[in-house]
Amino acid sequence: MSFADPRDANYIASANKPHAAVLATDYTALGVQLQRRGIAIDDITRAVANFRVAIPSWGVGTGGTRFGRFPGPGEPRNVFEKLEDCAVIHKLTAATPTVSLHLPWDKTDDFTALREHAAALGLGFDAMNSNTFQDQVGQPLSYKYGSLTHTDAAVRAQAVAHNIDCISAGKKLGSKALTVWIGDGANFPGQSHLGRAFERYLESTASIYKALPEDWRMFIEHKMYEPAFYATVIQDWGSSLMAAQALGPKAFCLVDLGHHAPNVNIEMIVARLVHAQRLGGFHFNDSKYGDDDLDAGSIEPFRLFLVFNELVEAELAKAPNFRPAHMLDQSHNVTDPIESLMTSAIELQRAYAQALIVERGRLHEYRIANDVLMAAQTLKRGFTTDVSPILAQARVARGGAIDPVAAYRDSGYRARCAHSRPGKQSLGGSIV
Ligand code: RM4
Ligand code: MN
Ligand code: MN
Repeated sequence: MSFADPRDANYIASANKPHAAVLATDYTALGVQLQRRGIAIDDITRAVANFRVAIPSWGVGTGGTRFGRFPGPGEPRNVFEKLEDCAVIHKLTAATPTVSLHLPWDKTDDFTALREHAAALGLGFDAMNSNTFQDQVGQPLSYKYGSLTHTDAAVRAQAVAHNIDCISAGKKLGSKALTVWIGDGANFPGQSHLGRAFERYLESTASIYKALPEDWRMFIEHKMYEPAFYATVIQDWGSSLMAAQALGPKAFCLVDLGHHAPNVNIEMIVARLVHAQRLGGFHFNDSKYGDDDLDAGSIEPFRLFLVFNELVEAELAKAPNFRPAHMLDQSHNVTDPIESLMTSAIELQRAYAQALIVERGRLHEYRIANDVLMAAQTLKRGFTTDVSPILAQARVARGGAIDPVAAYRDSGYRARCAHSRPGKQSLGGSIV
């Protein structure tokens, strides 16, 4: 096996060479096809090339389930090494220039050095994520019975202080947002007062909100259940929206695709949050049953397309306050995390491109005329068109790889990490 640096521009260029002629042929053919629909392929390619999604730092390690974790070779052992892997993903896909950190998982004594390390790798930082759903070694008070909504004011204060620490770290890193997801809730009816728990949430988050710098946003992430299996305090977009509206203009709702009941119409939620001017962003992933954290687009690509269809509608309508942060939030249990994250970033671009090529003028007319069948067909035509050549061309335009997974595998990066990163063998169950 050869050893090359997959982040090296010359390496990527040489990896692209054998694919260039086929791509040119396919791109031209797709261009002709789209031209018949009145769509200029280069406009779509340009838009796709400008699409960005943040990598979750916790996604580059092998994940796990409650039943176990099967570590892969050469996992990153600290946040500096996580960034190295994120740089591989970005250089090959040209789509992921930022990383979303999770504290205290990514704790370091020197966030300024971390920022420099990231900049040297061509990376910046997206939203900071706080963690009050686990206890840490040496932590004075436990979150076993809740954090921001705990009945004990001292526990709430500790959780608030942690979130403010996340903001301070984020300021040093150049981040502009804080994502708050809490596991608070009840496992049994009677365990908690449903109304008062929400009131405590509003009070605690108001203290965090006060510490937000002027140009920051706060993302409130809802999730239907787990670890609270009976009632979760911020269980749905209704609770999230109420909280965002109560907090103020810098508070927004974050939609994690896996945090809903099966079959819930997520694109409808997106449309409502756009209307309310409170759509803050996404944690993209896919799921079959619950918060499965599978690779984006791997289970329900049509749903992903429909979400992007709403985003394109909002973009075209110049919806006010519409600036959603795109982030992945996945757990990779049986694949190489770098390969999964590259593939997922590309699947988001695919859904975006499919949504962009929908013939919106015709769609509008069919809707007005109540031609249901043709409206449905027109929308679906975007989804059924193979936009792969556009995605590859968009990557090439930005120095990325035509075939990122092949280029990554051929570089021998993982095998090299297996040698240079010995020693991380944490087994057992865990969420990440
Ligand atoms: C949660 C939620 C959060 C993520 C944690 C690890 O289910 O999705 O966004 O930070 O998992
Ligand atoms: Mn999430
Ligand atoms: Mn989740």
